[in-house]
Amino acid sequence: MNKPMMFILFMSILLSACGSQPSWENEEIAAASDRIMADNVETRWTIEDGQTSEPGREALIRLEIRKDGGKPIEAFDINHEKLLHLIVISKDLSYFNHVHPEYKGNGVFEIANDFPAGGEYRLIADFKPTGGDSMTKMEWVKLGGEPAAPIPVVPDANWDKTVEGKRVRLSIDRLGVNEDTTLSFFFTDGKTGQPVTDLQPYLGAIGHVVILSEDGERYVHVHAEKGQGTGPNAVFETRFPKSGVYKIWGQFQVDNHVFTVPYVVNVP
Ligand SMILES: [Cu+2]
Repeated sequence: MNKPMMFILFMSILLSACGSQPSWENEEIAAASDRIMADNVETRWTIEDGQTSEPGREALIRLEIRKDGGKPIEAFDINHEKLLHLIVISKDLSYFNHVHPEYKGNGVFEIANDFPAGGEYRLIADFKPTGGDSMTKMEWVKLGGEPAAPIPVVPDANWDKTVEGKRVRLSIDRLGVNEDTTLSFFFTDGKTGQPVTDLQPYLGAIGHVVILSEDGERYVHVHAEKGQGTGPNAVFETRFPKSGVYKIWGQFQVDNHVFTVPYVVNVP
Protein backbone atom coordinates (compact mmCIF):
# COMPACT_ATOMS: atom_id res chain seq x y z
CA MET A 1 0.00 0.00 0.00
CA ASN A 2 1.39 3.41 -0.94
CA LYS A 3 1.50 6.34 1.40
CA PRO A 4 -1.57 8.24 0.12
CA MET A 5 -3.65 5.03 0.34
CA MET A 6 -2.41 4.42 3.88
CA PHE A 7 -3.38 7.94 4.78
CA ILE A 8 -6.90 7.57 3.32
CA LEU A 9 -7.38 4.25 5.14
CA PHE A 10 -6.17 5.75 8.41
CA MET A 11 -8.41 8.80 8.00
CA SER A 12 -11.45 6.71 7.17
CA ILE A 13 -10.89 4.52 10.27
CA LEU A 14 -10.47 7.66 12.33
CA LEU A 15 -13.61 9.22 10.85
CA SER A 16 -15.69 6.11 11.30
CA ALA A 17 -14.45 5.85 14.90
CA CYS A 18 -15.37 9.47 15.49
CA GLY A 19 -18.68 8.93 13.79
CA SER A 20 -19.59 5.76 15.65
CA GLN A 21 -18.58 6.68 19.15
CA PRO A 22 -21.29 9.26 19.84
CA SER A 23 -23.93 7.56 17.68
CA TRP A 24 -26.06 6.64 20.70
CA GLU A 25 -26.11 10.33 21.53
CA ASN A 26 -27.24 11.12 18.01
CA GLU A 27 -29.97 8.52 18.30
CA GLU A 28 -31.14 10.07 21.53
CA ILE A 29 -31.24 13.49 19.96
CA ALA A 30 -33.09 12.03 17.00
CA ALA A 31 -35.55 10.28 19.32
CA ALA A 32 -36.20 13.50 21.21
CA SER A 33 -36.82 15.47 18.04
CA ASP A 34 -39.01 12.61 16.69
CA ARG A 35 -41.21 12.79 19.76
CA ILE A 36 -44.69 13.44 18.43
CA MET A 37 -46.08 16.62 19.90
CA ALA A 38 -49.48 18.20 19.28
CA ASP A 39 -48.01 20.95 17.10
CA ASN A 40 -46.58 18.34 14.72
CA VAL A 41 -49.82 16.45 14.28
CA GLU A 42 -52.47 17.20 11.68
CA THR A 43 -55.96 15.81 11.72
CA ARG A 44 -58.22 15.68 8.68
CA TRP A 45 -61.88 15.20 9.40
CA THR A 46 -64.50 14.11 6.93
CA ILE A 47 -68.21 13.56 7.39
CA GLU A 48 -70.07 11.31 5.02
CA ASP A 49 -73.73 12.07 5.25
CA GLY A 50 -75.93 9.02 5.40
CA GLN A 51 -79.06 8.54 3.33
CA THR A 52 -81.38 8.56 6.32
CA SER A 53 -84.17 11.11 6.39
CA GLU A 54 -84.22 14.03 8.79
CA PRO A 55 -84.40 14.97 11.61
CA GLY A 56 -82.16 12.16 12.88
CA ARG A 57 -79.39 11.37 10.44
CA GLU A 58 -76.60 8.88 10.61
CA ALA A 59 -73.29 10.03 9.21
CA LEU A 60 -69.84 8.51 9.13
CA ILE A 61 -67.14 10.47 10.95
CA ARG A 62 -63.67 9.81 9.58
CA LEU A 63 -60.53 11.12 11.18
CA GLU A 64 -57.06 10.85 9.64
CA ILE A 65 -54.13 11.52 11.92
CA ARG A 66 -50.84 12.47 10.27
CA LYS A 67 -47.53 14.05 11.06
CA ASP A 68 -47.27 17.54 9.66
CA GLY A 69 -45.12 16.13 6.86
CA GLY A 70 -48.16 14.15 5.75
CA LYS A 71 -47.12 10.65 6.88
CA PRO A 72 -49.84 8.74 8.74
CA ILE A 73 -49.27 8.10 12.43
CA GLU A 74 -49.63 4.33 12.73
CA ALA A 75 -49.41 3.52 16.42
CA PHE A 76 -51.40 4.82 19.35
CA ASP A 77 -51.29 4.01 23.04
CA ILE A 78 -54.36 2.97 24.96
CA ASN A 79 -55.40 5.83 27.19
CA HIS A 80 -58.35 5.46 29.57
CA GLU A 81 -59.01 2.02 28.04
CA LYS A 82 -59.31 3.28 24.43
CA LEU A 83 -57.07 4.29 21.52
CA LEU A 84 -59.11 7.38 20.83
CA HIS A 85 -61.93 9.23 22.54
CA LEU A 86 -64.28 11.29 20.40
CA ILE A 87 -66.68 13.89 21.74
CA VAL A 88 -69.42 15.17 19.43
CA ILE A 89 -71.17 18.38 20.54
CA SER A 90 -73.70 20.52 18.66
CA LYS A 91 -72.88 24.20 18.20
CA ASP A 92 -75.47 25.20 20.82
CA LEU A 93 -74.01 22.56 23.22
CA SER A 94 -77.44 20.88 23.59
CA TYR A 95 -76.32 17.59 22.02
CA PHE A 96 -73.42 15.61 23.50
CA ASN A 97 -72.03 12.22 22.58
CA HIS A 98 -68.85 10.45 23.73
CA VAL A 99 -67.84 7.56 21.50
CA HIS A 100 -64.85 5.40 20.58
CA PRO A 101 -64.18 5.17 16.83
CA GLU A 102 -62.73 2.02 15.35
CA TYR A 103 -59.08 2.09 14.31
CA LYS A 104 -58.80 1.19 10.62
CA GLY A 105 -55.00 1.36 10.42
CA ASN A 106 -52.89 3.98 8.62
CA GLY A 107 -53.86 6.65 11.14
CA VAL A 108 -57.56 6.42 10.24
CA PHE A 109 -60.41 6.19 12.76
CA GLU A 110 -64.08 5.84 11.81
CA ILE A 111 -67.44 5.74 13.49
CA ALA A 112 -71.05 6.21 12.44
CA ASN A 113 -72.91 8.73 14.54
CA ASP A 114 -76.61 9.48 14.80
CA PHE A 115 -76.77 13.25 14.60
CA PRO A 116 -80.01 14.82 15.85
CA ALA A 117 -80.18 17.36 12.99
CA GLY A 118 -78.09 19.12 10.35
CA GLY A 119 -75.88 22.10 11.12
CA GLU A 120 -72.57 22.64 12.86
CA TYR A 121 -70.92 20.30 15.34
CA ARG A 122 -67.76 20.40 17.36
CA LEU A 123 -65.67 17.22 17.11
CA ILE A 124 -63.03 16.70 19.77
CA ALA A 125 -60.55 13.81 19.68
CA ASP A 126 -58.28 12.78 22.55
CA PHE A 127 -55.45 10.37 21.77
CA LYS A 128 -51.79 9.58 22.38
CA PRO A 129 -49.51 8.56 19.52
CA THR A 130 -47.00 5.93 20.64
CA GLY A 131 -43.85 7.79 21.60
CA GLY A 132 -45.74 11.06 21.72
CA ASP A 133 -47.72 13.33 23.99
CA SER A 134 -51.38 13.00 24.91
CA MET A 135 -53.19 15.48 22.73
CA THR A 136 -56.56 16.93 21.82
CA LYS A 137 -57.58 17.92 18.33
CA MET A 138 -60.81 19.78 17.61
CA GLU A 139 -62.68 20.66 14.45
CA TRP A 140 -65.97 22.27 13.44
CA VAL A 141 -67.86 20.25 10.88
CA LYS A 142 -71.06 21.04 9.06
CA LEU A 143 -73.67 18.43 8.40
CA GLY A 144 -76.12 18.89 5.53
CA GLY A 145 -79.79 19.28 6.22
CA GLU A 146 -81.86 21.58 8.34
CA PRO A 147 -80.24 22.59 11.66
CA ALA A 148 -82.33 22.41 14.81
CA ALA A 149 -83.45 25.71 16.38
CA PRO A 150 -80.58 26.63 18.76
CA ILE A 151 -81.22 26.23 22.47
CA PRO A 152 -79.66 29.08 24.49
CA VAL A 153 -76.87 28.14 26.92
CA VAL A 154 -78.05 29.55 30.23
CA PRO A 155 -76.15 29.13 33.52
CA ASP A 156 -78.03 26.86 35.91
CA ALA A 157 -79.73 28.44 38.90
CA ASN A 158 -78.54 25.46 40.96
CA TRP A 159 -76.31 22.51 40.27
CA ASP A 160 -78.77 19.89 41.40
CA LYS A 161 -79.91 17.59 38.60
CA THR A 162 -81.87 14.39 38.43
CA VAL A 163 -80.99 12.13 35.51
CA GLU A 164 -82.32 8.60 35.01
CA GLY A 165 -83.39 8.30 38.63
CA LYS A 166 -80.13 9.60 40.09
CA ARG A 167 -79.96 12.93 41.83
CA VAL A 168 -76.52 14.45 41.20
CA ARG A 169 -75.39 17.54 43.05
CA LEU A 170 -72.29 19.33 41.82
CA SER A 171 -70.15 21.58 43.96
CA ILE A 172 -67.13 23.54 42.75
CA ASP A 173 -64.74 24.76 45.40
CA ARG A 174 -63.32 27.79 43.57
CA LEU A 175 -64.94 29.24 40.49
CA GLY A 176 -62.33 31.58 39.06
CA VAL A 177 -59.94 31.97 36.14
CA ASN A 178 -56.71 29.95 36.22
CA GLU A 179 -57.33 28.60 39.69
CA ASP A 180 -56.87 24.94 40.51
CA THR A 181 -60.31 23.80 41.50
CA THR A 182 -62.22 20.63 42.26
CA LEU A 183 -65.58 19.49 40.99
CA SER A 184 -67.38 17.20 43.44
CA PHE A 185 -70.42 15.22 42.37
CA PHE A 186 -72.65 13.75 45.07
CA PHE A 187 -75.08 10.99 44.10
CA THR A 188 -78.31 9.97 45.77
CA ASP A 189 -81.21 7.84 44.65
CA GLY A 190 -83.83 10.17 43.16
CA LYS A 191 -86.69 8.35 44.91
CA THR A 192 -85.34 7.17 48.26
CA GLY A 193 -82.71 9.86 48.86
CA GLN A 194 -80.22 7.12 49.82
CA PRO A 195 -76.57 7.73 48.86
CA VAL A 196 -75.49 5.87 45.71
CA THR A 197 -72.57 3.61 46.63
CA ASP A 198 -72.37 1.38 43.58
CA LEU A 199 -70.77 3.63 40.98
CA GLN A 200 -68.76 1.47 38.61
CA PRO A 201 -65.44 2.44 37.08
CA TYR A 202 -65.95 4.08 33.70
CA LEU A 203 -62.94 4.22 31.34
CA GLY A 204 -60.66 3.32 34.21
CA ALA A 205 -61.81 6.07 36.56
CA ILE A 206 -64.78 6.93 38.77
CA GLY A 207 -66.25 8.90 35.89
CA HIS A 208 -65.43 11.11 32.94
CA VAL A 209 -66.00 14.86 32.81
CA VAL A 210 -65.94 17.07 29.72
CA ILE A 211 -66.01 20.87 29.84
CA LEU A 212 -66.42 23.16 26.85
CA SER A 213 -66.77 26.95 26.69
CA GLU A 214 -70.04 28.38 25.39
CA ASP A 215 -68.46 29.32 22.04
CA GLY A 216 -67.00 25.82 21.64
CA GLU A 217 -63.43 27.16 21.49
CA ARG A 218 -62.05 26.07 24.85
CA TYR A 219 -61.95 22.42 25.79
CA VAL A 220 -61.02 22.18 29.45
CA HIS A 221 -59.01 19.23 30.70
CA VAL A 222 -60.35 17.41 33.73
CA HIS A 223 -58.73 14.64 35.77
CA ALA A 224 -60.46 12.30 38.17
CA GLU A 225 -58.73 12.16 41.53
CA LYS A 226 -57.01 8.80 41.97
CA GLY A 227 -58.11 6.06 44.33
CA GLN A 228 -61.76 6.93 44.63
CA GLY A 229 -64.32 4.38 45.74
CA THR A 230 -67.77 3.66 44.36
CA GLY A 231 -69.70 6.73 45.54
CA PRO A 232 -71.54 8.64 46.77
CA ASN A 233 -68.79 11.19 45.93
CA ALA A 234 -66.80 11.60 42.73
CA VAL A 235 -64.09 14.25 42.69
CA PHE A 236 -62.28 15.80 39.71
CA GLU A 237 -59.59 18.43 39.31
CA THR A 238 -59.60 21.17 36.72
CA ARG A 239 -58.80 24.79 35.92
CA PHE A 240 -60.87 27.25 33.84
CA PRO A 241 -58.67 29.18 31.37
CA LYS A 242 -60.86 32.25 30.91
CA SER A 243 -63.97 33.84 32.35
CA GLY A 244 -67.28 33.03 30.70
CA VAL A 245 -69.99 30.41 30.44
CA TYR A 246 -69.03 26.74 30.29
CA LYS A 247 -70.98 23.55 29.95
CA ILE A 248 -69.93 20.55 32.01
CA TRP A 249 -70.96 16.99 31.22
CA GLY A 250 -70.34 14.39 33.92
CA GLN A 251 -70.51 10.75 32.82
CA PHE A 252 -70.92 7.94 35.31
CA GLN A 253 -71.80 4.29 35.29
CA VAL A 254 -74.21 2.29 37.46
CA ASP A 255 -75.56 -1.21 36.62
CA ASN A 256 -73.37 -1.30 33.48
CA HIS A 257 -75.19 1.73 32.13
CA VAL A 258 -73.53 5.11 31.47
CA PHE A 259 -75.55 8.24 32.18
CA THR A 260 -74.61 11.86 31.43
CA VAL A 261 -75.39 14.80 33.70
CA PRO A 262 -75.05 18.30 32.19
CA TYR A 263 -74.48 21.60 34.03
CA VAL A 264 -73.95 25.15 32.84
CA VAL A 265 -71.74 27.39 34.98
CA ASN A 266 -70.55 30.95 34.74
CA VAL A 267 -66.90 31.53 35.59
CA PRO A 268 -66.53 35.14 36.75
CU1 LIG B 1 -63.81 7.94 25.68
